[in-house]
Amino acid sequence: MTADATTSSDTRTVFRTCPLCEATCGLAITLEGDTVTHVRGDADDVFSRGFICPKGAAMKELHADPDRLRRPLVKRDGRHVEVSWAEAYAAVEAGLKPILGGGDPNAVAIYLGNPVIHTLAGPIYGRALIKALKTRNVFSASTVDQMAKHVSAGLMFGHPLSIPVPDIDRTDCLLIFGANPWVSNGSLWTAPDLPGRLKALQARGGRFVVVDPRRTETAERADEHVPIRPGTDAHMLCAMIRVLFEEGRADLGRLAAFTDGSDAVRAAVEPFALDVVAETTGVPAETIRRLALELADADSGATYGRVGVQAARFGTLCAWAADVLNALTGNLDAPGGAMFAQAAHTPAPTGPGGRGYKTGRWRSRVRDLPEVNGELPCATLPDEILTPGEGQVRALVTVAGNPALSNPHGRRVDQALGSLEFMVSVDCYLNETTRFADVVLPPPPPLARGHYDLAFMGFAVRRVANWSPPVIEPEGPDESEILAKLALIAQGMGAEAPADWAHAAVLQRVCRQQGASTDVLGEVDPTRPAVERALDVMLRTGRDGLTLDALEAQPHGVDLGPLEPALPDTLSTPDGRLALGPTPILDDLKRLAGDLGPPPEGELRLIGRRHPRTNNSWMHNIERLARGEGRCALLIHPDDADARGLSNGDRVVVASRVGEVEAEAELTDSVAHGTVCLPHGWGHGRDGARLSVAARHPGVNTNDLTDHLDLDPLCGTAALNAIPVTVARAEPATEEDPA
Ligand SMILES: Nc1nc2c(c(=O)[nH]1)N[C@H]1C(S)=C(S)[C@@H](COP(=O)(O)OP(=O)(O)OC[C@H]3O[C@@H](n4cnc5c(=O)[nH]c(N)nc54)[C@H](O)[C@@H]3O)O[C@H]1N2
Ligand SMILES: Nc1nc2c(c(=O)[nH]1)N[C@H]1C(S)=C(S)[C@@H](COP(=O)(O)OP(=O)(O)OC[C@H]3O[C@@H](n4cnc5c(=O)[nH]c(N)nc54)[C@H](O)[C@@H]3O)O[C@H]1N2
Ligand code: SF4
Ligand SMILES: [Mo]
Repeated sequence: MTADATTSSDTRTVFRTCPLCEATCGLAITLEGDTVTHVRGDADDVFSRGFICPKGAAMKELHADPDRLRRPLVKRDGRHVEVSWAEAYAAVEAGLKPILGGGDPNAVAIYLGNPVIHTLAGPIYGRALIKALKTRNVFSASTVDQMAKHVSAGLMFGHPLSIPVPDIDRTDCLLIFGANPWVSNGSLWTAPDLPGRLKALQARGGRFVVVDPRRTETAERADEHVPIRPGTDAHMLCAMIRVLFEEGRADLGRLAAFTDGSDAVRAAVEPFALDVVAETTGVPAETIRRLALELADADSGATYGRVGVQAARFGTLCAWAADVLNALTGNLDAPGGAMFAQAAHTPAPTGPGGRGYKTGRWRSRVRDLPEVNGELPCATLPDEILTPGEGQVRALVTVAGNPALSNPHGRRVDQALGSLEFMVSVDCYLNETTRFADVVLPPPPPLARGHYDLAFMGFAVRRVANWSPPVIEPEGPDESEILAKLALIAQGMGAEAPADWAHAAVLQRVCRQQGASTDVLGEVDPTRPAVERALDVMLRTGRDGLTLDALEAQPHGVDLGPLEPALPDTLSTPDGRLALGPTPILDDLKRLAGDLGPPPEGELRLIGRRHPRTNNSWMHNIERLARGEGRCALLIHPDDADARGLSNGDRVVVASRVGEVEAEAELTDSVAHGTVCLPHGWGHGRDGARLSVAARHPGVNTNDLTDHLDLDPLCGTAALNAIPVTVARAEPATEEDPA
């Protein structure tokens, strides 16, 4: 279809960016007709240089999966049946109309899942759909993931997307808290082949340290692994900040000219003395002190944290403290430190100052939780559905999400989804969530759509750009068309209305966002689909003045060079200054100080884990990704097992405040004393789902244990780590027990 493919008879190899995770690896995909015959890493990709992981390689099976939906489904008499697109849209209109007609736009909620930001259509048209719905009940996977970092970035730098990333290729010293990049391939940190980059760091004489309650795959390779009691990283980070002040090592350097709040931070971390923090965290005082000084002494260094510390009770504090450490050691916005990405499609900053960042512009109806980034915490979506009264959510739109498995208190999510008057899902599988939908609209598979990583170029450690045109004909409309159609229906324009109107509005908005005149629309190729034209507008008005045609001629991507210091020009706080100690953060440090103290005797705290062959909940329908022994085993320290009379392989019941699951115990000293560990994304084999492979490897849903009431109050993110649990031997199964 495009010139970038090398062709021989019917066989051709195309080069594309993998859209499955944040690493943006280049793939070389061989096709015969529309059938994928081979997938390997693209050795010429300017960013990933041939790296590939098992999921990228599974693109072949994903594409061929017979359970992947090709046509829309409508639920009739409790069963999903295939229908035409016209019938499906009509069913959406029929379902939404009476609810929208009730006059309360908040009666329709929307949930956007993780893959929304892994598509080109998602970020552009997802926003259009939200606007069209006019609902305040907007939920997304962000509040089971990275919202803490958005809030700390918003409060410190004025914009929720101003998130510094470790400049891995130039750093000498990297401190990783609660992330496992060897397996996850990085998050809010786009750097394909992180294993290779971490090895290169060591080879050039640098060091990396992993703070994690589990000796993970990353920790195994680290120069030092520091086990920590789950949920106590913010305490440790504050103690490190305190060490810097106390030992006269806090130095903002170049940042001092435009940074406020250093004294307030110094005062606020006073309660975090080394001895109490050592007792709280289980990390020796001398280790905490040494790590702080090593970071200050290194020529360059960065502190980084992710899901283990951000999807947590003190997540925003962890996100903030990491950047404070970076700032105070002269490593923020410095080569080899934590730097701000500079995506080619974003306009160059025009100087410091902006609108600033606010949360709590509205609040949730039932639990009075504040809005953050235009969203409410997904942990309260079931409350909004299940609690009667004015403003109750009666209908739900899901796009690329599986809250039934990914959100806390899974059983309650099930109950809520089952009680809706109407639900429509844009999704490629009939799974644990979409089985509840009245209508399921499947997007085309990755190979049938264009891809440019709008979201993750914003966190990339190099300035690169890569466009992957569609390489096969789609089976149905593009995801941008589907979302545009839903937006038109939401606006009352009807299922029959042509999507052009929605596309025109989107293009106007993109120009506005880029601060560009709509004249640029005259320059883009009118024969391209609107979603591509929107991208072309962004590239043309972006800092590097690229065009989509120019990128299309470079199938391995273009390398625009290393990151460059960006402050103070990128600060969007109203006064154009960097806020080291924003008031909400300083206030929340009091809550943290109240949590100091040693663990109670016999405490067990549950943490999560990811496996190289998973992608949250949704790729378990591929046999070679799903199979394997002990995938859902509960990891427990031998001493903790001993204290409960457990042996390796025993069936155990893990119970929390909200629920329980049964798992097999795996005794291992890779988890710290007091820590137990289960993966998320499992719990398949539900009635009404159509996942034949996943059903054979069901596993259990760890989110049946996570607590919808246990949130980080600053960002609304659910604590998915450090869950208090008990573990006991399961009663032996009786004849009547289900298998
Ligand atoms: N293979 C694979 N890759 C993935 C995904 C996947 O499901 N599978 N998902 C993708 C997504 S959506 C994301 S957001 C990223 C996440 O990327 P990462 O954050 O790098 O991945 P996690 O495995 O969640 O790492 C969290 C780490 O925190 C540790 N941890 C748990 N609790 C605590 C604590 O209290 N303190 C400390 N210090 N550590 C703690 C865990 O042991 C774990 O090692 O991964 C992405 N990549
Ligand atoms: N206990 C615990 N829970 C967690 C986590 C944890 O570490 N521990 N991690 C959290 C994290 S980091 C995340 S990001 C969330 C993820 O939470 P969710 O986004 O709710 O769940 P996913 O498992 O990513 O499900 C993605 C859905 O998108 C569909 N899909 C895939 N590709 C496409 C596409 O191109 N278009 C459309 N329309 N649909 C598509 C899939 O079929 C699936 O239904 O889970 C969170 N939940
Ligand atoms: S690491 Fe991520 S981007 Fe790279 S091949 Fe694997 S899934 Fe795709
Ligand atoms: Mo995530």
